Amino acid sequence: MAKTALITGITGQDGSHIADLLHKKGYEVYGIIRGQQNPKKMIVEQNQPFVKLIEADLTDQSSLVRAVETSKPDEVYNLGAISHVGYSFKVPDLVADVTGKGCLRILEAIRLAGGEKTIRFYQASTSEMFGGLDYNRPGSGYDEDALFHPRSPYGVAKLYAHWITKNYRESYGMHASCGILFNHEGPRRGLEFVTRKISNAAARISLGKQDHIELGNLDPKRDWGYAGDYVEGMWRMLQQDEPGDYVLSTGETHSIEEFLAVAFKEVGIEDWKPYVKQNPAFMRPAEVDILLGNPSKAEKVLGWQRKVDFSGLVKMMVQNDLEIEKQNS
Ligand code: NDP
Ligand code: GDR
Repeated sequence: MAKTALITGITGQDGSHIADLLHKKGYEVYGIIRGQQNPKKMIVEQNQPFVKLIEADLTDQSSLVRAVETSKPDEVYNLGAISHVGYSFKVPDLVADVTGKGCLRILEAIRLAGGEKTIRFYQASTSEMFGGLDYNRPGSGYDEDALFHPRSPYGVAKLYAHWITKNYRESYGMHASCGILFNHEGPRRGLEFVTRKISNAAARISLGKQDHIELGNLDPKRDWGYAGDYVEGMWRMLQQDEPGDYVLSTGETHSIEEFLAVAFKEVGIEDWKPYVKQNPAFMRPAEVDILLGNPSKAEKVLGWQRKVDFSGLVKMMVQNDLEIEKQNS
């Protein structure tokens, strides 16, 4: 019989990718939509008409219970969060509530709806829990056993969500898994994140629609993969007999300057420096300098493998933005 999934964060990058993946696999797909007039609702309705939307909010316990009762899911993917690290310094209390306690509420909703023994649960944990500091950074990259040291209200909230998921697994025997995902990007990435901001600016600059881009710190390095590859890993985690925690990453790290170089080259600009201005407004009170993940466990146990490499990812994003910007001119 066809399975059913309930997704929080359906309007986000990962929500849209996993909805496509599950639909292709024959799932009935439900998604939580928040707000009395969410402008992204129309986008989901247009692009993914197979998704059944349920009005609920990660800060509202009873709405989540109703969402679980209505959808009767086999699998729940908790992708909803305030996910921008820089923004989390501006609204730390809200981030604790949505990104942290939101996870507790959906776990409780599963229990209150009587699904703790039957519903499989995925929590969107993050490499931001590691912090990228000298003392806790293994040369081979962070794995599932590495020490945590979050550096933002977002990272701290995600660490709570990570541990409450493990706690519910241990306390109630729930099939609850955490994917510790390193940065993953793509054409569906929000414009507020550095990769899409750069790919969009490179496209616009090459078309004469913009003359420069303002960025914060250019030194940080990230382990950047393609979102389409990563949702496959999420799904595989929930197909295992036993729940567990898995790192998904590429095992490579690249600086923002490298990202700029590949993106601008893709539009025919050899030297990106004249087009980039630094603006302290985009800097954070504490930075994560370098992230590198070790995906060995996921490769071995899940048979997961990322397909898109760094330059393939950057080029895919720039080409997508070129197409959009040409259509909009
Ligand atoms: P996005 O920022 O693109 O999407 C976040 C989603 O959360 C949106 O659908 C948003 O809905 C929803 N949301 C926000 N607040 C609430 C709320 N109060 N109630 C219900 N839903 C809410 O994130 P991504 O798709 O990139 O990431 C998915 C998840 O994975 C997030 O939890 C993120 O923190 C985590 N993650 C992401 C990584 C990445 O590199 N992309 C890496 C590791 C973890 P709305 O449209 O209404 O705002
Ligand atoms: P990150 O992604 O913080 O890693 O979190 P983001 O793209 O926001 O920042 C990456 C790095 O770029 C630096 N930076 C800028 N960032 C933004 N957004 N805008 C700028 O103008 C800019 N200039 C420099 C940042 O300081 C940072 O070092 C993402 C999110 O998807 C999280 O939800 C997820 O958990 C992690 O990835 C893994």
